[in-house]
Amino acid sequence: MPPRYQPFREFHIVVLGAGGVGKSCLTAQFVHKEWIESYDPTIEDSYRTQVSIDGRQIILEILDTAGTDQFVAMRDLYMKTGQGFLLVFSITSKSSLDELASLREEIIRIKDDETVPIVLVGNKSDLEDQRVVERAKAFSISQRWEAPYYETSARTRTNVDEVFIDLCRQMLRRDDANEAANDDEPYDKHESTNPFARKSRRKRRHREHKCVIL
Ligand SMILES: Nc1nc2c(ncn2[C@@H]2O[C@H](COP(=O)(O)OP(=O)(O)OP(=O)(O)O)[C@@H](O)[C@H]2O)c(=O)[nH]1
Ligand SMILES: [Mg+2]
Repeated sequence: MPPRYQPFREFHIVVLGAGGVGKSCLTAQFVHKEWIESYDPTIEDSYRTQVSIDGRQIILEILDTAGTDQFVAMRDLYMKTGQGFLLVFSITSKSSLDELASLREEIIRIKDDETVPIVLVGNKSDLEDQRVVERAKAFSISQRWEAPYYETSARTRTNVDEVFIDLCRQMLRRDDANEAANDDEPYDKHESTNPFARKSRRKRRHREHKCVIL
């Protein structure tokens, strides 16, 4: 049998937030389903994984960033490359939530786009007795940002898949919308009146889709 080729999407996710909020633990739980008890501050790690969402195959490149003292130039670069962002704080630290506002503004400035896919994540929900960020407060911020809010626990693996899947769905919707918009745009003034030219343009674009052997 010939090898099966399937069209797939590749998305870049960036995990951002203050040091120690659980970015690496969330990523490790999502990618490897493993819990890391020890704290080893990240410099920068990236993971490649494949998921199937609503029947569509997606390759995810996940960048787990350093919480503190990052080079601004490095941040600019991955904000440009990123297509979806997990903004993570810990429900046990008010300042970790406060830090996210400026990160979000930076993302919007660098991408020059207010509708970039974002999920606000309140991690360490298993530490309810140490909670200092009210759920309602985080939720109202997320509403202002027009981003969904999830409370997660990397320790108990609560809502870990859900945040990544939500972000993927946002990125897929956006991709589909862009594609539909491109379909409506005439390639040039001759194409708009020449159905054969329109057909050939579609073919060209489809060829640009990458294929992998899955
Ligand atoms: N109780 C609890 N502890 C957590 C949770 N997530 C992470 N931790 C702990 O918090 C500490 C920091 O977790 P990391 O995932 O390394 O934090 P980080 O955000 O990647 O930190 P930096 O790499 O320094 O930016 C570790 O000791 C984890 O075990 C959680 O959901 N619940
Ligand atoms: Mg880390």
